[in-house]
Amino acid sequence: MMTVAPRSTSPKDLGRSISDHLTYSIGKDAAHASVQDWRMALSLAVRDRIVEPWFASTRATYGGRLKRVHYLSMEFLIGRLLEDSVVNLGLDNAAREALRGFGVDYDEVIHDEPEAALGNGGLGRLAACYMESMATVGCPAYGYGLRYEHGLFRQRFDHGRQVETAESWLKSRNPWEFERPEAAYEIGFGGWVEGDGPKKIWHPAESVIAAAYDTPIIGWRGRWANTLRLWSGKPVQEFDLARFNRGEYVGAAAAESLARTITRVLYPDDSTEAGKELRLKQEYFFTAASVRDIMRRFAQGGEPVARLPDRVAIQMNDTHPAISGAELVRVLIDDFGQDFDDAADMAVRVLNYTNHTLLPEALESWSEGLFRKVLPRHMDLVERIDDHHKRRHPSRPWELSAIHHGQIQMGNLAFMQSGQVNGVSALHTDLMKDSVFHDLNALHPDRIVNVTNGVTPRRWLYSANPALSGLITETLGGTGWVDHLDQLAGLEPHVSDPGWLDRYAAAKRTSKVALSNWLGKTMGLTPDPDALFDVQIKRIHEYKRQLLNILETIAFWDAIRQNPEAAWQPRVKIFGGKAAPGYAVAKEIIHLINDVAQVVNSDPAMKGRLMVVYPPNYNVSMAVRLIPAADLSEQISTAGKEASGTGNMKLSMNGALTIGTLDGANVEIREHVGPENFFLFGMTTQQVEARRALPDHARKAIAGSPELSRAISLIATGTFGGDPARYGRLVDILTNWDSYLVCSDFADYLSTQRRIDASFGDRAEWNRMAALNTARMGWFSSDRSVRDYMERVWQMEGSYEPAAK
Ligand code: DL6
Repeated sequence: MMTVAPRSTSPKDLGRSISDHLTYSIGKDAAHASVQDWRMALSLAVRDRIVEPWFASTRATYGGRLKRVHYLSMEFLIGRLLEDSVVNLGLDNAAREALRGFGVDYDEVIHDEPEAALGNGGLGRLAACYMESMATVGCPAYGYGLRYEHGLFRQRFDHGRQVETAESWLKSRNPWEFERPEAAYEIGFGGWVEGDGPKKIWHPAESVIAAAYDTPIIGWRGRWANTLRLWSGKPVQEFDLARFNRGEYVGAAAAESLARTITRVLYPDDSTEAGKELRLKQEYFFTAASVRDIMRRFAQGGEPVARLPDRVAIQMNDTHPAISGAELVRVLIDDFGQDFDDAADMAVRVLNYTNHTLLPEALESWSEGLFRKVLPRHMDLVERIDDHHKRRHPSRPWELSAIHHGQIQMGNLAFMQSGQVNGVSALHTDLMKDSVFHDLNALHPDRIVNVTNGVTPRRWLYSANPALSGLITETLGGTGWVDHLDQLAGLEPHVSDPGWLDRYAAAKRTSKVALSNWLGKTMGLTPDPDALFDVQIKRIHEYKRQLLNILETIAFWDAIRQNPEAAWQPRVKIFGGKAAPGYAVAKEIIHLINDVAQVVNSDPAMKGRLMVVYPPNYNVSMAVRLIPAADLSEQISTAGKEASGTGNMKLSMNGALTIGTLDGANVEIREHVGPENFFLFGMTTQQVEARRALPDHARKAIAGSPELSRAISLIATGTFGGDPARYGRLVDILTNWDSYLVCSDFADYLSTQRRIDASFGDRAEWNRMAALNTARMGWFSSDRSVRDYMERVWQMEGSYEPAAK
């Protein structure tokens, strides 16, 4: 692989670039520059240093006719890019020093960057980690997604209730992106289809231009860079002057309004028909533009279409981009002259699909009526693809149809059109085979493979946790571990050295002090850094069971109140996470946590014993603050519900011990760190199924646990918030339904928490267990996941190791 000498990385040269950009790109002089001006200048100076490796990577891909991955995802939760780029180019010290020379604080500049929150949670953050890892391991790739004007909403609490407001990350200029006016495609919707033969003519009723914006993503040590191409909606016609002149002011701007709506917000509320239609249009918009872009690039190579699978792999990140299958077939027929069967067979050799959830309510389906209305040509193609699959597999049972009871099952469609289908943890992949894809797996026994998720150690350990990464680098004699995370195993011999372990504990304390100071500044709550920091950070969802955690918090508070002078292990319960705006129960859980926090934190008997903290607007940057400071990681979903989790990996890598169920990647984390260094509790997937079938399982569990029964009655009598009716629905769900088995797992959870108190009391032993977590988590690097994809899914193993620098 070719590499190119990057532009100078000395503080002096970097300082000159910053100053030039401040003057000539931003138009400010140093005396009057704001933090934002300095951030823009630094970002542009850093971007300059990405461009050469970016061009070199593209040249190497074309020159070597390398196969390229195209990662299609509705979400890329990249967060802030400046620090990642600085770190990966090895410019951290130079940037600090250069800015210091101007009297500017580097950390302030880094924190000024708005978050690119182009995702909701795990799926989108995973896509961002994979983009960084693909660049690090030198895997030629394009990421394709949507350039939402408003990413994930900003959360604030009003009297404990979640309130959402729009987040405008593009308010100030985005220094990372390059607009590509030459890469634009007209994407149609609705209308009618003409022609009886395989080649049909689609006359869309309306259309929008997909305009490309490219962000280079640089890998570790700047050896390789890939492109994240995000599509933005632009009107086909800026403004209809004739209509305006006729007095039709709204109509004159109709095309512009549709175009802006398409990429205005991430995941519009789909509880209304209008919302659903917009969502379907978004999905088609970005996949159609991406497929056309991929095929245009392939056509430029002048190779016969038979070579397509040697050059192109398309990864569908969940089913949101699943229409790309029909679109690819359409392009192969219309533009490459293939007949339908050849096109459908070819698509399977190019497409792959990752499933991220087994929750029935999250499995996508579209009504045939809506689909036909928005995408008439593709409806016809989906029917033919389904029929083609049936013809290839005559034994196929009828329920396996992609179209079922008037609904298009996007999971089935994606499966039929994919060469490989993967789950995201070993357990999840097994469950996929046993449940949603049981019959399709029987027809295609080699199609489902597992690729356990991973996280990028550059962001989640190296830059998030400078205290710990400094110790690791010193102990291992260099930074080789940053892109060979299995080298963390080299820490293991040091774990028995009390002096080293003290340093490990000191690094954790540094992060806890920093978090405590930040919480003091932002929330007026300054937890004691010597207390146990117990962290649950993730989307708020019934299956993730924040309710179990807060019930245990109530029970703990109640126990302390009854016997304040007993030897309690001080604990700080930290929650972070947003609820979907339309998810009423999740929003009630947020309200309850805040009400409990209010009562606990104002109770003088809790001083030095228990604190509950819920900083609003949990996002990637907040995760970077919380994760290094955690002692305990709450991974307590109902077994069988969490596909993998990735927060569990970040926390364990940073030396938090896990309290967790046998769910998702917890199972593999426990195997790697050792069962003795993991606090397991709760029912298994099979036990959950059996328990759920028992009548009155919740009431029986409540009757069997005095602590649970009392916690629920404290809620029901208005102890938290003052109004007994406020949590009537939550109490009803817990006692009468409890689909997520909170009550049945409560007693085991509570006693495991008390076991944890005892363990934390023996600090030397706790630190040893924490250090073993760090030492044994190397396998969970997203570099390993990407290599697994290259080998098992994209068939591109071999010659991709980036050259050493
Ligand atoms: O695979 C990434 C991430 C998993 O770690 C989580 O366990 C899973 O809940 C999440 N799934 C989604 C929902 N996807 N859909 N549709 O975000 O994916």
